[in-house]
This record gives sequence, structure tokens and C-alpha cells, in this order.
Amino acid sequence: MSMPGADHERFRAEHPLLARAIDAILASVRETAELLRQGDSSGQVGSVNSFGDKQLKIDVKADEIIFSNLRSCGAVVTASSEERPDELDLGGQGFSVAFDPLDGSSIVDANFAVGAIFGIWRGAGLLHKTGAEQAAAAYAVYGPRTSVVLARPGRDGKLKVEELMLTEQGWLVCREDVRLGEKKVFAPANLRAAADNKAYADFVSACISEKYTLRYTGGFVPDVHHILTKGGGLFLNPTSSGAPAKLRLLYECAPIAFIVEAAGGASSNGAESVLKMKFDHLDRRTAITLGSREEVARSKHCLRA
Ligand code: P6P
Repeated sequence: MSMPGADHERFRAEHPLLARAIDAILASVRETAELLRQGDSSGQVGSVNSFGDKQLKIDVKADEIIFSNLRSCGAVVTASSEERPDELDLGGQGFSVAFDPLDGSSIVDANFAVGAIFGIWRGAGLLHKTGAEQAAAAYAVYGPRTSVVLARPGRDGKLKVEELMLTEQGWLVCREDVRLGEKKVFAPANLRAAADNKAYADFVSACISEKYTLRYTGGFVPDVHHILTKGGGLFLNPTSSGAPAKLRLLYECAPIAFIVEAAGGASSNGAESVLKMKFDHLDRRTAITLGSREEVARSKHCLRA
């Protein structure tokens, strides 16, 4: 089940190992979508991952599916997941992969759309790298449809952002060139931080008085996908002393910011693009605002109380 079409054939010829890693991700997304449809995996397994998050059966199964496909594709040297953060040697050659196998598992039982997030770096090892060094990044949205948004090297060496849709005929390209506009939509995550982060509370009030459209589900991936699908907007996750950073830099923010910036948007940790932040440890978390460039510029001051 590989990437479709003539442009992908050229990409495969120019980047054979990267194409194999991406095919392994597409195969994993297809299997995970099937698992979610079966619906028998949302119960808790009673364990927690090394970050202390309760694990659902679906978290563990999705994690196993991805490691298995990355190992068998032969193009992955090491991989690390939010569920098993120690970098595992997968015996391949070419790339290292970091992933969140199922982001938003806390809303699976409410039957909300959830996602998976993948970052791909050249060479072995992820520690002390930055998001800017990614070779490619992808996220999957498991909603009424299953789709993958992928940022990868394009024809002229620039990054291309495209959307693939899973159909009965396999993966089809449904958007050739995903670009961000400046739509007035906002997705305020970690809203409890507004209780002791006045700048955040004031920013949300300003969005309301300026008649922004609120679109927030509690799932990082579908909330960002809405921004990339509807022509722009802003996802923000500020923090405060009472509501510290929840999103992880390596497994969530860096791959998503790579895709958003490749689509003409911006990201910020309040001071600089999150793609400049080093993975000085694999569990590093960060406040983040990302989306349309102007919206990121006007919101980044409220990221830290
Ligand atoms: P809050 C889901 O558990 C998640 O990690 C992200 O997908 C989402 O953006 C965030 O948590 C939601 O956090 O505090 O707004 O519920």
C-alpha cells in the first residue's frame, strides 16, 4: 500500500529509503484505522507509559503496529515512541523516526477524531537534534475518513505538503499542495491556563470580541487539520504555573510544526519557532502556538504566564 501517482514514482526514484519509511507509515495508518473501526481496543490496559500516561489497549496496539512496519521496511535505524520513548534499534539503514502512535486517546471513547504523528530524521539517533532537521513529517487523522498529511522533499528540493486519503482503491492524493491562509479561526487548548495567565485570558476575549470562529475538539491532530483544511487559523496551547506544558516537543510539536511551516504557516514557543528547539531529553514539552503567520505573531506573547 504505497504512495500513489507519477510524482511519487519520481520521489521514490530520488529518495528510495525515505519512500520506504513513508510507505511503512501509510501501512501502519491503514492497520490502525481498521483497529479503531473494530472498536474493541479502547479499554485501559491498566499500565502507564514511562511518562505516567494511562495506556489504552489501542495505544499499545497502535504502537506495536508502527514499530513492526518500521522494522520490516529496512529504512529505519532507530525509532522512539511516546509509549516507548527509549530509542529502539530497528536494524535498518537511513532514518530515525519519532512518533505518537495515537494522539487524543483520552477522547477515543467519546468517538472524537484522533490522530497519529510522525517525524523522520536522517541518520541514527534523535537526542540533541531539532525539528528543523527533519527530512519529512506526517500526521494521520482517524475521523469519518482516514487521511494523511505529509511534508516531504518536492521537485525543486523545496518541501511539498500533500494530503492522501485512504479509499477502497488504496491511498489517493486528495490535495496536491496544502497551503495556509489567514482565516480567523482559533483552537485554544489548555484553556485552564487562562485562570492564572492573564495574557491568555485577554487573548481569548479578544478573539471572541473580534468574532473569531472557535474550533476546538481536544485532539491536537484534528484541531490542526481543521486549520490546514479550512485555509488558516490558530492553534494555541499556552501554559501557566497551574497548567504546565502538556504537548511533547519530539513526538507532537516538532513534526506538526514542520508540516505547518512547510505549508506557509508559523510556530512559536513564545520566543522562536519550535523547530529551533533541541531535544535535550526525549520528554521535553513546550507551550506552542501554530498556524497562520499573522495569528502566531499576535498570540505568541501569551504562551507563558
Ligand atoms: P487540554 C490530547 O490528550 C492532547 O495531548 C492533545 O491532543 C490536545 O491538544 C491536548 O492534549 C488537549 O489538552 O488540556 O486542552 O485537554
